[in-house]
Amino acid sequence: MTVKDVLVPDLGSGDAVDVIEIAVKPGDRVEKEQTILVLESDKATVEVPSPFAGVVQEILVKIGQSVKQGDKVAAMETAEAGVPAAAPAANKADSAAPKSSSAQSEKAPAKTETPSAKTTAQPAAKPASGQVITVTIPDIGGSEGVDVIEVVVKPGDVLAAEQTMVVLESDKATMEVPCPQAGTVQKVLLKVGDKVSMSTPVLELAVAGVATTAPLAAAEKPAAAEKSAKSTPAETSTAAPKAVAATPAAHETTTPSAKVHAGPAVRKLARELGVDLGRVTGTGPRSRIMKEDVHAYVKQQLTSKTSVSTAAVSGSGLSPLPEIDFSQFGPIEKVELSRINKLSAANLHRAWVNIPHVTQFDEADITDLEAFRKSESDALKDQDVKLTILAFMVKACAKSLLAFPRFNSSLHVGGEHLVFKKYVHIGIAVDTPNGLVVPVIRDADKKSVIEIAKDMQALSQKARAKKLSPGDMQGATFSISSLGGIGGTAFTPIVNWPEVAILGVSKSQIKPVYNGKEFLPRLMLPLSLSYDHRVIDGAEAARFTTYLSKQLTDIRRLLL
Ligand code: CAO
Repeated sequence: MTVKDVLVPDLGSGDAVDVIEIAVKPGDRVEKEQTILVLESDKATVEVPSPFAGVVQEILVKIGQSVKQGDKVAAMETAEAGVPAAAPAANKADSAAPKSSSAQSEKAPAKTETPSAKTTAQPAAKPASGQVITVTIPDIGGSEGVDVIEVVVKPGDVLAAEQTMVVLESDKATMEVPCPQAGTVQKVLLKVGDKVSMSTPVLELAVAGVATTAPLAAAEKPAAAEKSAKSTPAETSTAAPKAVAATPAAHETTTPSAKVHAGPAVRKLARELGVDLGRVTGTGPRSRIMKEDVHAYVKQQLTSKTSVSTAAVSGSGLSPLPEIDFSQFGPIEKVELSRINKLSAANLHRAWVNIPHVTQFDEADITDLEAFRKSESDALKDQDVKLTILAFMVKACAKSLLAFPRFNSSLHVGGEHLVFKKYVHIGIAVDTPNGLVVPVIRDADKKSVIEIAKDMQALSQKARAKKLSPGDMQGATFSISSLGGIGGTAFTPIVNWPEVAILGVSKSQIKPVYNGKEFLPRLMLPLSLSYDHRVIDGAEAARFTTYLSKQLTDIRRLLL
C-alpha cells in the first residue's frame, strides 16, 4: 500500500478554477475513474476522476478554494502499482507529464474532455461584415460524439462575440461553446441530442461589425464586401471553446443556459426526471444546482399539484401559498365561508390576476346635486322612494357610457376584438351579511333617476333577503361600487370581468375649492375608476371621469 497525491489535471488553461463539490471523504473507498471532486469556472464544470482505486486518506482542498493544474487535492492509499503519472488524453498534458515512479505526485487523468483554450482560440480568419460564415465546434479535447444538450440560439438571434451558442455534455464535463464573433444567426445546423466532434457545423452566421481587411479570408475567398449576405459564399469559422479559460466577456452572457449552473450528473438526473433546470434554485456555490435541489424541486412540484387541485383559485403559474397552522401562535376558530364568499373570492382573484388594472382618481363637485336631492327627497319618501346619490351616479354613468362606448365593451378572450354592447346595464355592488353580490339595473340609460332609485331599492332589498335570482345578477356592462355611505377617501375596485371598467365611489366631503377669486365650501365626491388597460388607455379614462364629473356637477346635463 502506498499513499499517492491526486493532482488537478490539465484543464486546458493555466487559470485557477473553483472547487465546487467534493464527492468523497476520508475513509471512502473509491474506484478508479470515480469522481472525487468537481471544479467550475465561469463556463465549464469538470468532474475530476480518481486516477486509481484506493482509500481516501485526506482531502487537501476546501469548497470554494481556487486551484490550478498540478495542485494537490487529495491523498489516497492505493495498492495499484505502476499507475501512469499522467492521463493520456485530453490535451497536451500527457506528453508533458513526467512519469513518477515514486508515486508521490500522481497526476489524475485529464479525462475531462474539457475544451482546451490553448487550441483554436480565434477563428481562422476575420471575415468581412455581412459575410455568412459557418461556425463549427472547436477542439474539445479530442472528444468525439459529444452530446448537444442545449441549443440556446435560433435563426434571427443577434449574437455578441463570446455569446454561448450550444451546451455540450460528455460523461464528465459540461461545456458551453461560444460564438467566436458577433453576428446574426442565419441557420442553426444542429439540435439537442446530436453528437458532435471538432469541426461539426453549428450555425451559419451573418457576421456583424466593421468590414475587415483580414487577409486570410480575402485570400481564401473572393472579397465579400460588395456582395449581399445571401450571395456571399459561406466561410468557416471555428468557435473558441469556453473552457476553464473563460474570457471576461463571457461573464456578461445572459442566455438561458448561462444561468444554469449544474454538473453533468445533475443534468443527467434532471433529464431522467424531466426537470427543467432553469426552474430549479441552486443552493450550491455560485447558485450551482445540486442533486438535492433537483429532488427538492420534484418534491415541491408534487406537493403543490395536490394543493392547487384543492384550492379555490385557478393556477396562475405562481407557487401556491403554504398552509399555516395558526394554532401554534394562539387560540383560533375556523368559520366556513359562505357560497357567495367562495364564488366572489374565485371571481375577484381571476379578474385581479388576468386583467392589468389601472385606477384613475377624480372628484366631482356635487354641491348642487345634493341640494336638489334633499329638496326632492321628502316628497319622494311619501311614495316610498329613497332618492340617493347613487341613483344619480347610475344615471350619470349610463350617459358617460353612451359617450364613451369603449367603457361599455368587452375584450374577446383571444384578445382579437372588442364587443361593443348596444345596451347599458349597470351592476351595483351590494354588501350583504352573506357577502358581496352585484345585481344589475337594466337599461339604465333609458330610465329616469327615480326609476333607477326604485330599481336599486328593490334589488338591494332582494339581495339582503337572499332572494336575488341568477338573472338579476347577469349581463352588466359596467359596475359601481359605492362605499360612500360608510367612509373612505378613495379605493381601487377590481374590474368585474367581462366588463372593462368599474367606478368606486367614496364618501363626499365639504372641501375648500378655489374659484379663481376665493375659496368656497363645496361638497366633493371622490371617484375611483378602475379599468382594463388592455382596452382603455389612461387619457381615455381621464376624459371619462372628467365627463362624468361634469354630469354630476350640473345634473341638468343629464337631461341633454
Ligand atoms: N358620500 C356621502 N354619503 C353618502 C354617499 C357618499 N358617496 N353615498 C351614500 N351616502 C349616504 C346616503 O345618503 C345615506 O345617508 P342617509 O341615510 O342620511 O340618507 C347613507 O350614506 C347610506 O346610504 P345607503 O347605503 O343606504 O344607500 P346608497 O344608495 O348609498 O347605497 C348600496 C346602496 C346598496 C350600494 C349600499 O347599501 C351598499 O351595500 N354599499 C356597499 C357596497 C360595497 O360593499 N362595495 C364594495 C365592493 S368591493 O368589496
